[in-house]
Amino acid sequence: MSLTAETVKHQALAVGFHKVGIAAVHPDPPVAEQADAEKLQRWLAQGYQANMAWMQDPRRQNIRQVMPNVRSVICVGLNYYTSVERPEKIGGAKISRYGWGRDYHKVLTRRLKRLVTWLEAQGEEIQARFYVDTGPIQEKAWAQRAGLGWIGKHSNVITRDYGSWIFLGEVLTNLALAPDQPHLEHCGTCRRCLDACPTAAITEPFVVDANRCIAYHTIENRAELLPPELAARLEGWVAGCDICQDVCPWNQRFAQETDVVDFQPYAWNVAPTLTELAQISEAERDRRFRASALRRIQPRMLRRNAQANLEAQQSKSLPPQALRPERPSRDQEHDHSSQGQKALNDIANQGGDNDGNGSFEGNA
Ligand code: B12
Ligand code: SF4
Ligand code: SF4
Repeated sequence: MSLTAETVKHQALAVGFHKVGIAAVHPDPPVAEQADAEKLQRWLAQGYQANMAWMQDPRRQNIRQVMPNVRSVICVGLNYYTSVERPEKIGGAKISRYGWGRDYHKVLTRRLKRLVTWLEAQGEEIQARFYVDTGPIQEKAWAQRAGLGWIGKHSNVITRDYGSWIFLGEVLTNLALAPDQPHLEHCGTCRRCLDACPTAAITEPFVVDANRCIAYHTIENRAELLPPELAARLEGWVAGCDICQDVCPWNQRFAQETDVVDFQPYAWNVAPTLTELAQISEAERDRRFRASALRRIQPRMLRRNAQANLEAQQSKSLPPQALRPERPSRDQEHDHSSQGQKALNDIANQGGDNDGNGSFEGNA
């Protein structure tokens, strides 16, 4: 096996990825990997996975159970940022950037297949398999270990080249390749994402409670109705939420237009109205969201999300941007007896109702 890490990385860039790095997998998990598994265990013990029961798959805590002879993880990133801006308009429905263009699973899969086909052609003994949100892998932790970027306090991986607007994928292989250095964390004393989250879903730096997260409820929660306290704070979001990434100074500084044509938004996805989405039919959803990651959101969920926003706006008779609750002071934020915190604790206790897992593990 004379293939070098440099050759593999060169090929990953040649098939169209923007970032690539390699992490070694040792026979026994080293301390840093064990620590990440423990963080995941703590997250699960707190019930932060809400109804995403598939997050409990024990293989997620040890990559050797996914592929017993894995020696390296080749981590890749694909920039999906476009310079299109979401218009702030009353009655507008907000769709997060990850869902604007072609389904990222499809876009990354095509590139990952090419990389794996090439890799396996380099030697009969070489084995490889790929994932993009499709297996029980701690994708962000491996990406940080492979040097792609760091996990920010909003819990997404931030790169110095593209901010956090990248999708992650990985190739697991039995090839022992020279690893990269893990990326250092660069959030410093910043707390913008924690302060901006309208539902206090980032319970502490680096930890997101899905029970409180708008992205979870709009994409994954399949219950007939959204928890009322969450519904009151949707701020126009109907599919995912970009608030914690929009406010991040690294995104404001390093976001760059992607060269992936597939990620250019389908025109209708950037600024639909709540009223049209509140009554969207199955046929119309199929027509408008063809080849979109948003197909995970059933038409009835889209209608529910839009309707919840309309009701929240009507009950306040205020434009959506005026609905953000007043920010508590730093001290109050940690005072769990405060009114806002109590309301949000209620959301957390209520949880969501997700009755299943589609063909992908998660969609975001
Ligand atoms: C479950 C899931 C969700 C859930 C839960 C989110 C979450 N933060 O865990 C929900 C539905 C809410 C969600 C939302 C989104 N998601 Co999502 N999601 C996933 C999924 C399937 C698993 C993530 C996971 O393992 N969570 C469990 C927690 C414990 O893991 P973790 O956050 O990695 O934990 C690490 C750190 O946070 C830290 N940590 C944890 N606890 C503690 C405690 C302390 C004290 C410290 C210091 C550190 C620390 O260490 C842990 C291990 O390194 C991944 C795909 C995958 N297979 O990995 C995509 C993924 C993370 N999602 C993605 C995206 C794009 C999103 C959204 C931006 C979509 C949107 N616009 O709405 C939002 C972002 C919301 C947010 N702020 O996190 C991308 C992120 C790409 C990137 N640049 O990082 C991924 C990687 C999919 C992909 N293949 O590209 N998602
Ligand atoms: S995605 Fe939205 S709701 Fe979830 S943590 Fe980020 S800002 Fe909060
Ligand atoms: S907003 Fe600040 S704290 Fe949050 S991820 Fe970005 S740099 Fe880190």
